[in-house]
Amino acid sequence: MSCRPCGAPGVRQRVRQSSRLRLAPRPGGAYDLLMPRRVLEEGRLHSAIRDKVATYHSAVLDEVEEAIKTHDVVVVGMRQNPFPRRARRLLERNGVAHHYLEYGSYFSQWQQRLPLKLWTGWPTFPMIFVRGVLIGGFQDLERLFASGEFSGLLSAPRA
Ligand SMILES: N[C@@H](CCC(=O)N[C@@H](CS)C(=O)NCC(=O)O)C(=O)O
Repeated sequence: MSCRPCGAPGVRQRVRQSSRLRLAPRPGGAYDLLMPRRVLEEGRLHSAIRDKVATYHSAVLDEVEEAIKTHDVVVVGMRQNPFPRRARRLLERNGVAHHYLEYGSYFSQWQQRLPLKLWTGWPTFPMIFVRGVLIGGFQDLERLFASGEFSGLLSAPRA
């Protein structure tokens, strides 16, 4: 259905028109927007591996979710990788307080980092969250400061 006053396509139409927007139906006719990247449907998981998929190192996700609820800016990083360091320095230079979580190094804890990548769809570290929104990594943060958009995100309602 389209929007009567402006003729813009409704959500269902937009979904049909865009291969990127995917919706999951909720009871009562509402829809949840799904990840923009492809995710294997649950029906295509063998029942024997469902639990592993559901719980693989999920304590890490709990920890990150908790941090995101408590802190406006959260940087999730790893040792040795220079990008988390650069991101933290950039935040400090701009007077932005942040909470830092670190999972291993190039030589350790890849299992702890993997669920973060699967959850966010973001392939590298750091992962930077501003008021609950993943803004990307160091270079994405740099762009947000350069464009002046960062301060707006910091005062936006929490996602
Ligand atoms: N464009 C990204 C680059 C970050 C990046 O490439 N990180 C790599 C290391 S240099 C990484 O996270 N590697 C570790 C891994 O994949 O687990 C940014 O600015 O944050």
